Amino acid sequence: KALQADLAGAVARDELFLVFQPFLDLDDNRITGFEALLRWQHPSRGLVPPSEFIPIAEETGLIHEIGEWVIRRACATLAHWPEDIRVAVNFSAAQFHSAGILQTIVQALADAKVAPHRLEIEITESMLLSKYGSAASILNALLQLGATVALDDFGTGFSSLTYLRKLPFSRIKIDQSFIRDMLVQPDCAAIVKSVISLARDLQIGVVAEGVETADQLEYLRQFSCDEVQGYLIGRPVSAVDVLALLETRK
Ligand code: G
Ligand code: G
Ligand code: MN
Ligand code: NA
Repeated sequence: KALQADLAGAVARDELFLVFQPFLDLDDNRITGFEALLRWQHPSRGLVPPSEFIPIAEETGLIHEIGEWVIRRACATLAHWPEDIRVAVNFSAAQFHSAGILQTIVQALADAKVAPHRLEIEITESMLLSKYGSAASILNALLQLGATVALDDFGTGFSSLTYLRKLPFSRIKIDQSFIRDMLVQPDCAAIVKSVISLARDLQIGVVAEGVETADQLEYLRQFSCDEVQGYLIGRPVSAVDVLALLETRK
């Protein structure tokens, strides 16, 4: 309850900030973009993880205000990065299905003067389940606008092949649980391998999440995974450190 009251003023008090975790392309070893991850610096409790405050934001409806702040901040930050770098933003279900979301995105892109194709929205399978029809029209509208949409945490929900066939995803993100167990559980490796080849055949990009070891990376290279993300490649860093990171990799 106390946390809920504090969260209501967190945007106004400027206590929220974004950190950015890189995507690495395995073909050319280039950083192609960053996922924006939200953080809350609470004045007395310190850093509150999103797993604690996102559910509160969703229950209270604060997610709309917070989500808009995230989109605007991510786009404004992206404006300072090279043209060939993208930013990915996580969406909550309520945000994805809210009436004004397209306008919010269009406005944020215009205000920051960044090209729409550099913004990727991450949604999860569960967001498609109950409102499939409206999800499909939102996805198509986003695509028309020029933004792209990734299916996050793939494999943990319904993993419906119908979704992949009928909805215009630009990318699948294989959930980190599969990557974590890939080298110890042959069935996990089989799933990862299959999802990568399915994505390739459907001409959808594929990202492996949660890559922590060189052995996992080697496996993913063998499977011809497009992109990887995880602590091995880079932990989430501040916007300032993003520019330094890109500079050192030139
Ligand atoms: O950053 P971390 O790995 O701790 O994120 C934990 C969870 O919080 C992940 O599921 C992530 O998708 C979610 N998350 C992080 N930032 C945002 C955000 O800006 N909006 C929403 N809706 N979820 C986020
Ligand atoms: O649900 P989503 O995929 O958006 O969640 C991303 C979360 O995963 C963030 O909280 C991020 O900090 C975390 N994460 C990113 N890379 C790794 C990793 O290599 N290992 C682990 N354990 N967590 C990671
Ligand atoms: Mn994500
Ligand atoms: Na994910």
